Amino acid sequence: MLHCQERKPLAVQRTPVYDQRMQNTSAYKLYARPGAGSAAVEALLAILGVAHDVVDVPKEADGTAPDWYRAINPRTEVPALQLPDGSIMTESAAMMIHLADCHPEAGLAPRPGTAERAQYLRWLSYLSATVYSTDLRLYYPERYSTDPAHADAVKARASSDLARDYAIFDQEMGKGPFITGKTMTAADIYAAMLLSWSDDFPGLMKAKPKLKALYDAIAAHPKIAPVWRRNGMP
Ligand SMILES: N[C@@H](CCC(=O)N[C@@H](CS)C(=O)NCC(=O)O)C(=O)O
Repeated sequence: MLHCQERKPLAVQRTPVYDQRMQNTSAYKLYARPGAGSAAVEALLAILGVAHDVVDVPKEADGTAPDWYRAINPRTEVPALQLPDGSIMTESAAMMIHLADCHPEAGLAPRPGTAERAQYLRWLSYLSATVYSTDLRLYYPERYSTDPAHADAVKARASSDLARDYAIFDQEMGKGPFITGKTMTAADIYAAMLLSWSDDFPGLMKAKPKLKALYDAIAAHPKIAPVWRRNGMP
């Protein structure tokens, strides 16, 4: 089973974190971990073709993030994105919106004021607020109760909530293959990343052909496929 915190180490070598932090070589700096919420942002940066560094954030032996990263994101979650002006952004869905808006020529965000834009924002928010947070309950159940004995029950509830969240998404998103119809947007990349974390990815793909079509189109995109592989995505 794959999820956002259980990826194998990367097969490819990325520049060691400390070297990256010393050299300000590119405009964007994405603080990431293989297979984590950074994967969608990394895929978007690759499609946009903008210069960026990916900085892997290691975990300490006790599972916490190092102090230097706490200074970047006090919640110590990945992703965090350093923008060209040096400011830091957290929240993966906001990064998707911001980056796609900064590069309108790529056509990955519907124009503000359109019906497509409304659906794009609706589903990005939905995926972030429901699916992503349900995934966190599924994979960090011990954080959702003061009693460790509740972890299995938290996990079981998260699993059934996730099935419901995806059933709603599948039913309401339109005809597909993408969220706004025939044109791929940043929201589809985000959806595909979250789909890959499902606690029953093969079962979900079998049960929901529309979600499978979306996922397959994203995973097969020539600029996304290498990022997907590096992140251990199915
Ligand atoms: N709301 C945040 C959530 C980020 C998040 O929870 N990231 C997970 C990885 S998928 C993480 O860093 N977990 C490590 C931890 O909390 O210890 C976002 O959308 O960026």
